[in-house]
Amino acid sequence: MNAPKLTPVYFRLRLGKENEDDSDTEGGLAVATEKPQLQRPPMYKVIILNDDYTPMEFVVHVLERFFGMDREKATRVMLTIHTTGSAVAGIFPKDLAETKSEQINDYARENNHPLMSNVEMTD
Ligand code: TYC
Repeated sequence: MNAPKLTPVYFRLRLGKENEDDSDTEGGLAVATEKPQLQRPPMYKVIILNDDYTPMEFVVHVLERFFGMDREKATRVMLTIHTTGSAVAGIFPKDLAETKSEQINDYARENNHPLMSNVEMTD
């Protein structure tokens, strides 16, 4: 983790002459921690849909190829899609999620399978 950013803050240091005007005060230097920036980019789910025709082995291959899953994980996710109708294959920033979804849909079409994926914003 990075250390919090330190921003110099100038203030006026009084040296015990409470009732005089500001002309004889001296400058001091302090640091204050900035409010941490907690904003993260909005994330998007790549959802793979079930269909009646795409071979299970092709879906496992897609999950390995586009999401870096090992065979065991890919098989589990494929079976979740098969039994429930869909599953989230991964969560990414918008551009990457859209690119992966398009690549999957193109790849399925090139291989004459009706497999489809889509993208949804996370809640
Ligand atoms: N339901 C398909 C079959 O019985 C298998 C399948 C699984 C298809 C997951 C698509 O995303 C999918 N051959």
